[in-house]
Amino acid sequence: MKHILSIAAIIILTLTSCKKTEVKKHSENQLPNIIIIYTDDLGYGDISANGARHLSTPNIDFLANGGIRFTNGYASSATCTPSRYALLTGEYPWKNKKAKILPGTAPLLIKPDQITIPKMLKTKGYDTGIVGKWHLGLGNGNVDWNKKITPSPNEVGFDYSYIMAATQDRVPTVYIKNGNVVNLDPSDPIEINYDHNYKGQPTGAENPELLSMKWHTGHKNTIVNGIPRIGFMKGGEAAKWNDVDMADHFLKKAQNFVKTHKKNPFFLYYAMQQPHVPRTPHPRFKGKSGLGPRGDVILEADWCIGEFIKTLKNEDVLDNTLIIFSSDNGPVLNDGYYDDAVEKLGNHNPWGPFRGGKYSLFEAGTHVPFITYWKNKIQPKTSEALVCQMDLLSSLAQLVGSDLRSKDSAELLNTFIGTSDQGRTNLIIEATTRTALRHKNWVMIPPYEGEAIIESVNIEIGNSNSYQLYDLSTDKGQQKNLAETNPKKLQELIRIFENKRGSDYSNIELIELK
Ligand code: NG6
Ligand code: CA
Repeated sequence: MKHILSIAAIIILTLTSCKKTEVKKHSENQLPNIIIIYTDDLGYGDISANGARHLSTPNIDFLANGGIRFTNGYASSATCTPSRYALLTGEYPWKNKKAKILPGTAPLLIKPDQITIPKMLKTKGYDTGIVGKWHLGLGNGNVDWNKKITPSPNEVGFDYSYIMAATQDRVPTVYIKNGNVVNLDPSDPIEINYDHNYKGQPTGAENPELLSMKWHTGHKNTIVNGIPRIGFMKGGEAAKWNDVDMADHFLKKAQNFVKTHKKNPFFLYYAMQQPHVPRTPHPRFKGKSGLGPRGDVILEADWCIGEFIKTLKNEDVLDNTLIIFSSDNGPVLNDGYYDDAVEKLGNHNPWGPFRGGKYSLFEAGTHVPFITYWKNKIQPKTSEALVCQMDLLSSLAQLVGSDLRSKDSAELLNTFIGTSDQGRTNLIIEATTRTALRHKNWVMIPPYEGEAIIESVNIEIGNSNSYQLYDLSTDKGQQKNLAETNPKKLQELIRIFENKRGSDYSNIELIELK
C-alpha cells in the first residue's frame, strides 16, 4: 500500500512538473497572441471604468483595471471607415481621399500592396482572423455577391474572415465567410445597389406598416427583419442575418477562432457591431439598462467580452495574450432611427467630459476608450500618454520583432505595455474629411465652412468661421476658445499643422449627412 501511494505521488509530481515546464515554454518561446476588440460608436464615457455611473460594464472594466486605461487614446477619425483604415494600415486616413463612410458596394479601400497589421504579423508566423464589422469595401467595384468575393479581408492579411460587409444599417445584410456569402441559396441570388429599388419591393419610405423600427433620417430603403436599411437588396432570403442574434453569432465565431488557433500565435480582430444603429439587443438584454436599446446593446457587448475572456481563460491562453480594446469613433444617440436613445438617456453621459460626438472635430469624436491588457505582463495603471490606434501597426511590429513600419504609425510599444508614459507630441485628428491638430495638451481646429451642428444627430461638429484653440489640461470640454487671447500658441499650432497637413486642408469636399 505504502509503495502504491509513493508511486502515485511520483506520478502526480512528474505530471505537475511536466505541465509547469510546458506552460513556461509556451510563454517564453512563443510570441504573444494579439487581440483587438473594437466597438462601433462607443463613447469615452460609455464604460464604467471611465466614469459611467448609470451603466455598468464590468468586463470592459476588468480589462481596464487589470491593464492600462489610457485617458488620451484616440481613434484616427470620428467615423468608421477612416478609423478602421488607419487602424489596419497605420496610415492617416486623410491621405486616402476615398477613406470616407463607404456604401456596402464600395471596392476594397486597402490596396493589396499596402502593409496591414495582419500582414505584418503573418511575416512572423501568426495566424490571423477578423470577426465582425469590416466596412472597408470589397471587390473591385462590381461585386457579384453570388460568387466568391475578391479581394476581401483575405487578400489584405487575414487568413480567416467572418464579416458583415459594411454596417448593420446597410445592405447587404448577410454574413460573408472568407469571401463567400453564408447560407446563400443559388436559386435566390442576391442583388445589391444604392441607387434604385428593385421592382415591387417594399421600402421603409413607402411601407411604414411593415416596420418594427421607425427611421428618422436616411434609413428608408430595403426592409430586412422589419428594419429599414440604407441601400437596396433583392434575393438572398436564406442568407439574411438575424439582427438580435448577431452579437451571439460573432461571439461564437471569435471563440472558435481562439479554440482552433491556440497552438500557434494568433491575431484576432474582433470588430463588434455595438452600439451602432440599428440597436437590436438580444431579448436577454432588452430593457436591462434602463437607457433604451443603446444602453442595452452596450450591456450585451460587455457580456460578450466577458464570455470571450472566459474562453481565453478556459483555453489557457489568457496569460500569453495582449488584448487591445477601443472604439472606432465617438458616441451618437439618434443616428437615423427612433430608438429611444435620446428619450431614455437620463443622466448617462456617453461623451464623458468631452464636447461633440461622432462626426465631430471636437474631442468626443475621436477621444475614445482605449485599454491594453496583458495578464502578468502589463502592470495595471492609468496612462495619460497621447496614443492613437494608428500607432498599433509599428508598435506591434516592435513587439514581434518585425522591421515593417508605417510612416504615420508611431513606435509606442513601451507606452502600450506600460514601461513608458511617453506618447506622441502631435496627432492630426479627422472628422468627415476635415482635420485638426492635437499638440501636447492643446487642440487647434482650423476654420471650416458649413453647419456648426448636424441637426439630425444633434452634434456640434466643430465648424466655425474662425480658428479655435483649446487647452485640454484645464478645459477638457472645449468651452473656452483661446485663439484670440493666445495668438502665439495659435500660430505655433497652425505652423505644425500646415507642416504636416499641407496648406490646402480647407479646400476639401465636405461629406453631406442628410
Ligand atoms: C451615416 C448614417 C448613419 C451611420 C453612418 C456610418 C444616415 C442619415 N446616417 O451616413 O446612420 O450609418 O453613416 O456610421 O444615413 S459609421 O460608424 O459606420 O461611420
Ligand atoms: Ca463607427
